[in-house]
Amino acid sequence: MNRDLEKWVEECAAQARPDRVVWIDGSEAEQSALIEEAVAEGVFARMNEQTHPNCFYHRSNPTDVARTEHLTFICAPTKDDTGPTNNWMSPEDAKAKIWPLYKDAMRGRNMYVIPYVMGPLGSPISKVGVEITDSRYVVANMRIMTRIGTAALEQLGESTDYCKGFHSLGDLSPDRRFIAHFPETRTIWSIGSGYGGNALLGKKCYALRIASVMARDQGWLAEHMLIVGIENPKGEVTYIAAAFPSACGKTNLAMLIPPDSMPGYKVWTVGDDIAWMKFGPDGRLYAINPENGFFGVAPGTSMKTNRNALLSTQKNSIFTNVALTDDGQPWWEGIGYDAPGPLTDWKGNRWESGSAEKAAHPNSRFTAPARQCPSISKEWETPNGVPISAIFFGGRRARTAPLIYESFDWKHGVFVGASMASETTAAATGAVGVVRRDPMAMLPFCGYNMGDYWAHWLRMGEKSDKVPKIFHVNWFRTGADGKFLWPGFGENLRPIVWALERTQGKGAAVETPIGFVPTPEALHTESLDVSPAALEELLSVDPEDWQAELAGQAEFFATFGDRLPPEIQRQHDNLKKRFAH
Ligand code: GTP
Ligand code: SPV
Ligand code: MN
Repeated sequence: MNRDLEKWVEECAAQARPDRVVWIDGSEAEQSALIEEAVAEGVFARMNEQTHPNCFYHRSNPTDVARTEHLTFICAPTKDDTGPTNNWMSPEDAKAKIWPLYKDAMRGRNMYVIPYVMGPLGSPISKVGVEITDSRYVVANMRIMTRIGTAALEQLGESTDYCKGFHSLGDLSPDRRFIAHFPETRTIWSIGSGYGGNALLGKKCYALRIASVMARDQGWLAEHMLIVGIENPKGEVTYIAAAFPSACGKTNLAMLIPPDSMPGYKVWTVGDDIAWMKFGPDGRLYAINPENGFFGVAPGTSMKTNRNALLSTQKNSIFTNVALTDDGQPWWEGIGYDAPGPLTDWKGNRWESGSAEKAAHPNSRFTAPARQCPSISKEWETPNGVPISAIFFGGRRARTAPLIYESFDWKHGVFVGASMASETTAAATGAVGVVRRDPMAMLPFCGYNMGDYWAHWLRMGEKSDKVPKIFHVNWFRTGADGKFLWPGFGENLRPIVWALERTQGKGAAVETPIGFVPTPEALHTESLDVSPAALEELLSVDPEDWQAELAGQAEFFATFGDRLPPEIQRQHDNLKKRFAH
């Protein structure tokens, strides 16, 4: 037994006073019993055994269906350590304000202790965490999303090198909800929410917010990125990583199915949300997926847009806040077929086709084991990770950002990531569709001062002469009619292949002030259903739009004061100059 862990569990139990403390071993028997209890308490409903064997349905409290960024805190010693983009609370204030909320919070409930590993078991890059929770929904999700139980305890041994996550549903009131991170002690306190990113503490809280601080200190990267292998017709596989903000297309790109006009191409999924990346002895950047499953956005997922995701969810999966047919099947907007009859919507109300309300919450999600994905890479659990040849940043921009462009070099690429912006989505509470700066898609997930984070990215580029090339993409540009100009999904392989050609010194491009943009012909447009005019608009760099963009960047960068790396300022100034010429 690990004495440090035992002591911490005792301390939490003394505060929260659960009826029982249950150590999760990860066994099938334990899982079945837990599911039975969850069904009995109404947390889960069984789904259709024929179409969705061993799948469970969960409906959240309607006030608890997305990440709550305004209630998420970094509790570092000083405000400056967390920077202008994070909410800060001093560790002392957190102890005074949040710890008391755990008092007796688990009376009448079980306290589950979940040891888990982020990353392949035994990998030199993987890391142990322990989550304490009073939610059976959390246990069932953690079992899919991470490697839990005895294997994790064995990997930990007597070490004190693990992340402590203390989660309680509390009373689910947003007024008493906090997601607090203590990077110095690798501790997370989360209370008052049962929602994914707030409650599955291995994911955003550990693998990004805490891990980003560890990565800064230890010289690696913890990023909000998918990892995918692109196999060309010769059978060569090239790996890429891509950072898009929440609900901006990572899962979809990770599981892409090539268009018919690109025969011989195959896409192999390694990860869909988080990448931990380290330089290998050969100077290349290697990435692992610390997760074991997908917590994916349901709406918009259909056999046409993302067949691999749908097929991943047909057994052993959890569906949260989607709508349910009367025979226990999931349904959501954009699933690809009309509702087969009246449904029960995500709030538990009867719902009929044509209703003004959405049947599924826009941030409804599926939780599915990664190994069930038809496109899962045979390298997805390789202990040292896969070598990354190109990094993509991207966002949801109705205007301004072209379909794809290539940065001039690593430093410029870091600037492209640092200055990126995207329209907000339903993945977090608050307004949807508002453009905001979301550097490297890490705005809600960087556990320290974002200025220092950019400096860390710049330093990483000095460690090797084999750094990946950096690109920026935008699948979401719209035309005058407000419709997407680009068909997206499988068609996204066309610009990606252009990018891979660029890493080999091929692929035609024109130089613009923002970087290299492909010529339309270079985009593998065979059988592409996009008009030449639309393609031209997709690839255009409008100087007026970019003046507004420059102003937005300047305003944002100014909030960092002297923590803004001079190189980022220099890149911004150079961009401005290039537009002035
Ligand atoms: P998180 O799990 O929140 O981090 O999101 P994600 O980046 O994995 O986003 P995901 O792939 O789940 O996509 C979110 C939404 O965008 C879904 O509704 C998709 O159908 C839609 N989407 C993804 N790719 C495209 C695309 O190329 N074009 C368009 N128009 N929509 C897309
Ligand atoms: C995101 O919001 O980026 C997600 C879902 O991937 S959550 O786990 O809730 O953060
Ligand atoms: Mn995400």
